[in-house]
Amino acid sequence: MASSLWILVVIAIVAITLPSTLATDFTVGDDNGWLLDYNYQAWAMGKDFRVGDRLIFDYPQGAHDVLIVNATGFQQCTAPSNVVPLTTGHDIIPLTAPGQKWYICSYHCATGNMKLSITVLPLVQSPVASPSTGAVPSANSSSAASGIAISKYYALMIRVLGMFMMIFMV
Ligand SMILES: *[C@@H]1O[C@H](CO)[C@@H](O)[C@H](O)[C@H]1NC(C)=O
Ligand SMILES: *[C@@H]1O[C@H](CO)[C@@H](O)[C@H](O)[C@H]1NC(C)=O
Ligand SMILES: [Cu+2]
Repeated sequence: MASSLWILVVIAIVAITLPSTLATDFTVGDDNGWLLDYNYQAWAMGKDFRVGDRLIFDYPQGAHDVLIVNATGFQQCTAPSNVVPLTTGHDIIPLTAPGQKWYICSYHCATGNMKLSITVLPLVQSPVASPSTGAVPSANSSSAASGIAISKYYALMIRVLGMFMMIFMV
């Protein structure tokens, strides 16, 4: 049963390495970082923000900050007094839930256009329902039954498993 041992080893390696390779870290503004008079909406446009990804705000500590606000706060450049600003200069914000998200600098939201709004997309749907996960074996599986939301990680795991099944069942 050497071959099944190999399969287990490969699956273990894949399971260990995949989570870190699939979640994306987005440095806001890329190399420019979080600064005055940059078009963050243009930066965000076309990017695929997913649950599990992270936003990283880089700036000289003390020069700016990051506040997580709601739509009203974004439009009016205000934040409720209980919002704790992020101030490290390398603020990492995990995207934990889908939906619209808003971030502002409390100093320069209005005067320096330091505001970012993104849409975080939900977890990938079940692999059979998702057009982005091509080569899944066609037989119905329990995970494909009802469009259960599963992460990119599990979607890829299922693809990898499917590939192995096809290879070893020939
Ligand atoms: C949104 O933020 C504003 C302050 O910026 C606050 O007054 C309002 O209650 C918030 N709305 C919700 C739905 O939390
Ligand atoms: C597969 O699932 C679809 C609905 O999800 C169902 O209509 C179809 O009959 C199923 N096929 C098999 C072989 O179970
Ligand atoms: Cu600022």
